Amino acid sequence: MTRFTRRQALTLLGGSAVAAACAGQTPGPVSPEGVAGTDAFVPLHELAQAKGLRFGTAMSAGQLDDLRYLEIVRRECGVLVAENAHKLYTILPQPDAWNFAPGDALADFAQDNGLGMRGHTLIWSHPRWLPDWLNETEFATAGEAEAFLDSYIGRVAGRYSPFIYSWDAINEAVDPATGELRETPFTRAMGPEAIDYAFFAAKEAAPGATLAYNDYMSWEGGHETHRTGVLRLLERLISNGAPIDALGIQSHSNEDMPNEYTPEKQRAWRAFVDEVVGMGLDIYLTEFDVNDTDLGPDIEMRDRLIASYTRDYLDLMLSYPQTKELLAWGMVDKHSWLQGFMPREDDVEKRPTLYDSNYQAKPMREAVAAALRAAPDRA
Ligand code: 9MR
Repeated sequence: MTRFTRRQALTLLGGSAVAAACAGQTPGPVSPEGVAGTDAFVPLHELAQAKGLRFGTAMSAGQLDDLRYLEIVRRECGVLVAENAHKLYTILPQPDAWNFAPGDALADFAQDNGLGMRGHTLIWSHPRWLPDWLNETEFATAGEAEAFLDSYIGRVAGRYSPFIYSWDAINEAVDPATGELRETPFTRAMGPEAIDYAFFAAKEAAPGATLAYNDYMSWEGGHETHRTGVLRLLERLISNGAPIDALGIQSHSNEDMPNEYTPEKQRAWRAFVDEVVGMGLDIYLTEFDVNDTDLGPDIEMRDRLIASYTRDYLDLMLSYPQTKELLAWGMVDKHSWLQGFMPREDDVEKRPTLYDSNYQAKPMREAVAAALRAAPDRA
C-alpha cells in the first residue's frame, strides 16, 4: 500500500480547512483567522508558500515527547531545524564518540510528517560552543585542520543529504565587539581560510543544499561593529569564490526591547540588508523570536508590543524578495531558550513565541500571518 505523508494526505483531501480539522486543535483566544479548526484558519506554512517562502521552527529532540507541541508544529510548519541536535558539541562531544541519535530523531519526525529540514550548524565558529577537547586541539598544520573539517563536515552533511536542503555552514564567526573573526582551533591553524574551507567542504558533501553564513547581528543599538564585520566576511567569502547562497539573519532581538525598534535604527538596518542583497545573497530569517525581559508584566501590553514589532520587522524583511525563509526559534513560550536568557526581574514567564504555554495562538501568530499575507510574491 502506498504510504502518504500526512501533508500529502491533507493536500489530497483538499486544503487548509481540512488540515485544521484533522489537527483537532482546541480554539485559541485570537481572531477567527488564527483559530485552528475554523474555516478561516490557514496554516502559516501555506501562507508562506503562497508567496514563495518557507515557514518553520526550531525544535529540540526532547520536545518530540510533547504531543500538543507536535500538533502545532505539524499544523503550522513546512520546515524543521534542530535547535541543538546538529551542533558539533552534540554530534561529537568526545573524539570518536559520534552521537547522531537526537539529530536523526528530529530528521525522522520531519520526514515522516512531510516537513523539509534545515541544518544548523556545521561549524559554530565560537569557542564557547565547541567541545573542550576540540578547543584544546592544536592542529600541527593547516592540512590537519582541513582533514578534520573534510571528515566532520563530510560525515554530517553527507548523512542528511539530500534531505537537509539548506545548511548554516558557519555560525557566528564574527566577534561583535571587534568585527574580527573569532579564534578557533581551525582559524589558529588555517587563518580566515578556515571559514571558506568549511563552505567548500559542505558543498562537496551536500551538493544540493543551499549554504548560509548565520549570525545574530541585528537592528539593535550597538550592533554597528558586528554588522560591519559580517559585511567584511561576506565580501571575503564571495571574492574567494566560496559557495555561499545566503546570509542567515537570526532575528533574535535580545537586548533592545520590541518598542525600541525606532525609525533611525530601521534606517541603519535597511542599509545593512541592502548591502547584503547587493552582493547577490539571499536572506534567511533563521531564528525569529522576541525578548521581553524589560517590558512590564502586563500580558496584554506585552503581547501587543511584541505583535506590533513582529509585524513591522517582518514587513521590512519580507519586502526584500531575496528573503526566502522564516524560521521561528521555537513555537511555544515555555520551550523558548529565552526563558533562561536575561531572566526577568519579576520572574514572570516570557512571551517570546507565537503560542503561549497552554498551546494557544497569540497576537504574535496573527502578526506573522498578516505579514505573510501582505508580503510581495517572490520567485
Ligand atoms: O536555543 C539554543 C539553546 O537551547 C542552547 O543551549 C544554546 C547553546 O547551544 O543555543 C541556542 O540556540 C542558539 C543558536 O544555536 C545560535 N543562535 C543563538 C541561539 C540562541 O542562543
